[in-house]
Amino acid sequence: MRPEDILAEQPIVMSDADRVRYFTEGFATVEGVTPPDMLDRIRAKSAEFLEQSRSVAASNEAFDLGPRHSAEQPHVRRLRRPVDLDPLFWEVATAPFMTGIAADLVGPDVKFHSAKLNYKWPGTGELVKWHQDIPAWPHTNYSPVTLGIYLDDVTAAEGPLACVPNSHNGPIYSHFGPDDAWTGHISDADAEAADVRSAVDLTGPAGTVIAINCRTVHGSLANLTDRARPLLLYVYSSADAFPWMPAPTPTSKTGEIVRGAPAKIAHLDPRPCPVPPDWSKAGYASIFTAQKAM
Ligand SMILES: O=C(O)CCC(=O)C(=O)O
Repeated sequence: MRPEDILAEQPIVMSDADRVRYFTEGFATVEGVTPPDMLDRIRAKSAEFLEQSRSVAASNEAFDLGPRHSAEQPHVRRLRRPVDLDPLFWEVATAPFMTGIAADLVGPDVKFHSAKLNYKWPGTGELVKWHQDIPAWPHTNYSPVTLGIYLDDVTAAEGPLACVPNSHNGPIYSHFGPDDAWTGHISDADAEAADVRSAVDLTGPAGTVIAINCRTVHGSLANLTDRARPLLLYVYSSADAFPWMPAPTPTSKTGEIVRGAPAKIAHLDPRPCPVPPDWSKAGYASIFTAQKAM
């Protein structure tokens, strides 16, 4: 669906102003939408998995571990495929506030793509370099949107997601290095061209949902506080968007319709998109591993 057709639908969760902002700037924040009891349950589940990680020594299907990880001091950068690890994460993916926001941004028919729970730890200096999401998992159109729930309050000090306004209307940049290896980020020259200096921090109290279009240039700076910054991320698309390469981190739920009906006709956007590695052959660890490899 085109933005004007989506905006012609009645909003479900978001205000019209926030939806217009999303289509104009390529991102939005929605405060106060995560039900408090659900937020508490997600936090408790996150703590459970961090506890579990103490007995894990190396990254595996569930945990992407940072270099400082130990039984005494967990350093989990990402919980991978959370929807396949605990039913709560699928309950959140299909909760009316999440599918409602997704429908406000992609139209009434919504498809689930993937999920992850990222942690940004204090004292590690870890940042996520500027990148776009769609080059890793291209679709027939650019409806895919990442919705992220901040589990705790996030200010500029916690290393929030930062997005470059209007970059979703600009080019899709290469995420390959000079040796043609996947880097998971854009080059310094492209970051300059994309005007990353104009990036806006997406901050908000615990339970805020952030929405980032799949073409939007974004990244995040180091966490300068003494607390971890957990961020639960879900990707949705319109039902009429179809991936044309294997997903980097497929889940058992990938492709499920979570609101509305399946598409009978695919929507093909003519704007070109670079071809990523074939993850089914190349394998995919995480954006942290790809960006670190450089
Ligand atoms: O967690 C973050 O700070 C960045 C997340 C992100 O952009 C990604 O995982 O693609």
